[in-house]
Amino acid sequence: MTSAHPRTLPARITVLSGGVGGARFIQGVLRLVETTGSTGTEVTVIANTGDDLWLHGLKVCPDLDTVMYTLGNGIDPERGWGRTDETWHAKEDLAAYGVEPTWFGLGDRDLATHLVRTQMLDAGFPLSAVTEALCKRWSPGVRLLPMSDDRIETHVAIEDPETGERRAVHFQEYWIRHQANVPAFSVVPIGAVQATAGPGVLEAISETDLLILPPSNPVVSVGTILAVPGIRDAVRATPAPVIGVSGIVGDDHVRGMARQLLGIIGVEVSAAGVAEHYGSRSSAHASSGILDGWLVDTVDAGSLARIEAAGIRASAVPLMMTDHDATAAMVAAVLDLAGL
Ligand code: FO1
Repeated sequence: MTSAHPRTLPARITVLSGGVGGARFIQGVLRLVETTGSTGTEVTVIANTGDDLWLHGLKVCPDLDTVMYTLGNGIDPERGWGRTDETWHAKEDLAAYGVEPTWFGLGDRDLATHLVRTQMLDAGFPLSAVTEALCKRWSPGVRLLPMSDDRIETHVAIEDPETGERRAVHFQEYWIRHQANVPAFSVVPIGAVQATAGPGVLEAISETDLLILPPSNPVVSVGTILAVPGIRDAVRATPAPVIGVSGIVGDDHVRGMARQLLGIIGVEVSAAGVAEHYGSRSSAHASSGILDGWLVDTVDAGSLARIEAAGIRASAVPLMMTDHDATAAMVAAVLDLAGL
């Protein structure tokens, strides 16, 4: 059972999301909508586009696609990204031609998404319109908004393992080619400063009843969304409660590479460390903080007092998204913390 007592969810819920972790969390939001019969609830997802890259002349949007495929039941559940029943013939033949990069997992079915998206971008449609069009096929059950229609790409300054020299690589090269296993010195969302928030994004933050930061990567997913001009201010100003869910359990990430990325920016790899990094929204505690509440796993219950001392309400519940009902129970705990 997902919630101890019957409840109706608020009419509008907005989630700032990266890829795999965020998408899994949103599945729990939709499950709770379903099990509580909250038919009037609308979920809006503001997705990170800093993972995006141009590959073989095609625009690839990993986090938008991961949310769209996951909620549209097209995702490969083991990988957590890319399509079910995928084949890799185009990738293999590109490699046979010696075309780089060969390290990126470009699937044949996934390729269709990139071809449609690139054709629409070339025809002058903004990324938000392209995403809306692609979602017509997938029916994700949420409104999926790119954080911006402008090009933003996260780059990481690394020490090249072969040459020892320092250079900037695209986040995907850092994550996929180097498995986040090389010395890294900074993470920069290239283009964020000049970008504007995408259509509907600021409204989805200021006009919602609940804003959730799921257990997405606090640096390259949620952090990149917050780097888009106006978004952090909108989060600080929204009348809705802002509740986050820790992706760090014990002293490590559950999945992905949050430990490595938090290390690069010098944030303690702990549930409390990330909460303090996001900061309290109450001006008495932090000047640019964004959180009202923070959910930690039961193993981190010892850090509740520290988080509360930072001006952030906190509670400890099981945070393993083992299935949709487990995740829905986490969402119910978010609502409890929000007082909804
Ligand atoms: N993640 C990997 O670890 N290896 C890959 O080859 C890979 C390919 C890929 C292709 C399309 C796509 O939408 C996502 C893909 N991802 C891959 C995940 C991607 O790196 C995401 O940016 C991360 O999951 C972080 O959100």
